[in-house]
Amino acid sequence: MIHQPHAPEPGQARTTCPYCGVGCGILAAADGKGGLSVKGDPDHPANKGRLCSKGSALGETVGLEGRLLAPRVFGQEVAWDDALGVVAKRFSKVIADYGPDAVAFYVSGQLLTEDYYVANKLMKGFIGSANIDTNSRLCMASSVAGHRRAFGSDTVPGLYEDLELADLVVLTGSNLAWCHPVLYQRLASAKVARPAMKIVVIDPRRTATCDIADLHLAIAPGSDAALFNALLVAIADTGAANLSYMSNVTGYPEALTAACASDPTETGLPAADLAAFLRLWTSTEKVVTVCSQGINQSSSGSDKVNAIINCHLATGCIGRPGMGPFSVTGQPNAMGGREVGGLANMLACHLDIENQSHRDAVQGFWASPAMAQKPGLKAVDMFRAVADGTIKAIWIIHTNPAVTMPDADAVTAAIKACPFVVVSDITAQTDTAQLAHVLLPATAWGEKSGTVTNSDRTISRQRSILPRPGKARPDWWALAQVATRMGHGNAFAWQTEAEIFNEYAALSGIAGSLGSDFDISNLAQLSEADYAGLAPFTWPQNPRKQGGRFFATGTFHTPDARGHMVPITPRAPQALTAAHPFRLNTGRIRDQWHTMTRTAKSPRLSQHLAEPFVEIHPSDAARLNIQPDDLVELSNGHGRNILRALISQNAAPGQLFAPMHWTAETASAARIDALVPSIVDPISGQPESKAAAVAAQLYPAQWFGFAVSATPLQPQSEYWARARVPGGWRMELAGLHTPEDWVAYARRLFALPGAESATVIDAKRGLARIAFHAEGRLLAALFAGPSPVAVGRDHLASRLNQSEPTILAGRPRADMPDPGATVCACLNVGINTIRAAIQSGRALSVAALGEALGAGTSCGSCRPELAGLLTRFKLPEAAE
Ligand SMILES: Nc1nc2c(c(=O)[nH]1)N[C@H]1C(S)=C(S)[C@@H](COP(=O)(O)OP(=O)(O)OC[C@H]3O[C@@H](n4cnc5c(=O)[nH]c(N)nc54)[C@H](O)[C@@H]3O)O[C@H]1N2
Ligand SMILES: Nc1nc2c(c(=O)[nH]1)N[C@H]1C(S)=C(S)[C@@H](COP(=O)(O)OP(=O)(O)OC[C@H]3O[C@@H](n4cnc5c(=O)[nH]c(N)nc54)[C@H](O)[C@@H]3O)O[C@H]1N2
Ligand code: SF4
Ligand SMILES: [Mo]
Repeated sequence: MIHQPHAPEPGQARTTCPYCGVGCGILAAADGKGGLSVKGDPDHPANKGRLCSKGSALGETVGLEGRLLAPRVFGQEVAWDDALGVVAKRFSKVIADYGPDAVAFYVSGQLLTEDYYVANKLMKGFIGSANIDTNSRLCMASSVAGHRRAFGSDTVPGLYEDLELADLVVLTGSNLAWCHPVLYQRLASAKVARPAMKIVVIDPRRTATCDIADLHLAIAPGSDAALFNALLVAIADTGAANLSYMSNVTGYPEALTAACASDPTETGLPAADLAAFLRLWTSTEKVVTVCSQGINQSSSGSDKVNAIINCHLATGCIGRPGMGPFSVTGQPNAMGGREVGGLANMLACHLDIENQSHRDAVQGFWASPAMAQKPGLKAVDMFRAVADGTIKAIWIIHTNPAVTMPDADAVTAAIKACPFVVVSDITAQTDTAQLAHVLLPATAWGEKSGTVTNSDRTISRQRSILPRPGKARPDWWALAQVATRMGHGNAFAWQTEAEIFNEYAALSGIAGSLGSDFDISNLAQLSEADYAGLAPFTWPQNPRKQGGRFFATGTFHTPDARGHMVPITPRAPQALTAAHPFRLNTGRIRDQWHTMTRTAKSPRLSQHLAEPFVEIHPSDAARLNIQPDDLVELSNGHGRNILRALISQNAAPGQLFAPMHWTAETASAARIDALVPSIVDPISGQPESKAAAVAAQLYPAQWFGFAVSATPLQPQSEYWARARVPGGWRMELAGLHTPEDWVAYARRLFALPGAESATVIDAKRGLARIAFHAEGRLLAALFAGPSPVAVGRDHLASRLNQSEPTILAGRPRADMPDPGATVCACLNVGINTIRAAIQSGRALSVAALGEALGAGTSCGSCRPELAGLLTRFKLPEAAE
């Protein structure tokens, strides 16, 4: 048994971060006021005490504001028993009338393994359909397909420490600095300790990750396969191929022929950069190639993955310290979901749904009455089947598809039209939850208990620290209760998460005997106490193998036990057209998590980038007559967005980048997936989320505004975007028609019909400044004008609820300098403070900024930005 090395202090619990796939260990303690204090667990192998900005702010996001605390059926709060009865009855009726394929579950890589196992067992073993798919289809499906083609199993061969041990780390389609910040910090520290280590970033745009790169290859969108094909040719040409390793690999001649036929100029890279990359890679043995969504979310995602793996198979640089392809998972349990078989085309424990003996083994173990016989519908097809009425009942758990699925307006319409929609969430305020007939309240992180698997196959416990609020219950419990009411009580009778885990671990032993790599049967007999004290461990864990890497010896899980190279012919993404000439790339920002239902509760996290934006190259902005801070309208046949222009050299000409985080809850028109067509990779079914063709133009706003308010605002304009600030909300506004009566407008905006107001209105210039007070304290303020409003936003927000007679000046008083937009979220250090420290010469390095201001000294997520600000604000030598 794997026990924790030493117990946490009294009142403190060990748990795991609910955000990214790094899977950091956390020490959390209830603060007695409903919140939590958190710090990194020094004993967790993933983070060794570190946390990023999102992890450190977890304590601010566990409050009960906005939580769904009771089941609702058709908008009415009901008892659990009633809600569960309705769900079981409706699902059973649809199955009886139309067959098992008329129902579906759409679940999430953020579910705990125990939840996931139960959902998969119910759908595939007892309902008898494989119509369970997961948001991992939008995330990891291409990696799963690529690994299975190459290795015969969905096995990530390496470990995190390989990034530290490598002499060359290639990051392709990964903004590690913002999306896997602690892993990035481990890599950055390793490079500081060993400067000879080289880092190459392959990404069409310049990201924060590029700050530690020796080489940034801004490749043409979608051209990774052409690049790695060029690498395979270079491996052959330079004699870097490892022929003895390849005696256990098939497909090399075919892969090489295909690679020779592909055109490296498709990458658009300068010949010298391309040559430098090929030289570096072919002359280094310890190479790790990290890939993420720039690879997976592509209409050729599976081929890109195999183009990368081909190179590692050809050199045998795989499964040994400091070597290997490394697909990093995004969600906290994306890997666990792959293990339990959460995808419609998998079974459980890496068994194959299309293999009769695998199906029989699982059916025997589950004693299941109705085993699914074929793969189910993948996410995009699943929502198409909802749209065309083939699927008549769907249960959506722990995901927000109305925002995050491609063609999101069509998906929203499909869910709206579906006869029966169940949503399990922690809040009713999501775009998807608003469409539910039945809403089931789930316990959230901090309240629930189970296991997750991170990117390097380390399984760790999430533990409950806070009490279950209201009637919230764990997702597995709701699933098991519905299963029971559908007549399957015996197979779903667990009382605890430990019982589910034991069953799952036992099944993995059977899978292991059928040749599966995922075998953790050493853990199939845990007592409740063992499970409670379970320390992080890396799978597999069985009598034959405990933890470690895979494939160093060249034995694989394919039928012939050999590694398979796949011949790759690169395919470009959807063509741009004259009407839709821009390539729209989408992804993440540092301090928000997906649709922001949790991170947006933290004012600290909301300050980094408080508004949806589109990154656009200066030459494109100039051509479209877009000035800094103007609004831009993006459109295509699928949908439309209005976003703030962020004019930046980071974007390549002709390419745009916009974040995926904003929803109908947080902005008027910024659900970026409304613009993403549902084009998928033919093998994995994963959508191409990063290469939509769009038109861009200046949004012809007649007026712009900025507002802060202690109470929620009531949007009144064509454009708005809101975010939390300490003590209230902030909102950006713009409209096509300037209000005639600004005071009346502001009263509606703030829902303050009678409050005392102070106004400065210059009707001729179209300027309005309006503040509302109660008992001398600032309740709300609106600044508006015909051009984007230049007012100190953080300063204004900081005056809410304060006695503030001079607020309409819009500028801070001399004794209260405006710190500016937050750069360091942990220590709350603003850009103006940093600029002043740099320009005064007080701090001329990241370390000096840390000493002078504390910036970057806690989680370190902002260090790449501090480095950027140093370059931007350092005075030129001559001026000194
Ligand atoms: N802060 C934060 N962190 C997160 C998340 C979050 O919401 N917020 N979500 C988590 C999840 S679920 C995931 S899946 C991960 C995702 O982590 P990442 O994959 O690192 O994040 P993305 O921003 O989606 O995309 C990565 C990069 O791919 C680039 N890219 C686009 N097209 C191409 C291409 O054709 N080739 C190459 N080589 N690159 C391309 C984009 O410019 C972008 O910088 O992040 C996880 N971590
Ligand atoms: N354009 C574009 N689209 C993308 C991407 C992209 O890069 N670009 N990335 C894709 C990727 S990689 C991913 S992973 C997806 C993510 O997309 P989603 O999974 O749809 O986004 P989340 O906001 O994480 O949704 C999680 C939901 O679960 C709820 N929740 C939180 N805790 C619990 C709980 O304990 N139980 C239950 N039942 N619910 C809970 C939250 O309130 C929230 O509503 O988006 C995909 N979509
Ligand atoms: S890197 Fe940050 S978001 Fe990811 S697991 Fe660690 S603390 Fe959580
Ligand atoms: Mo993801």
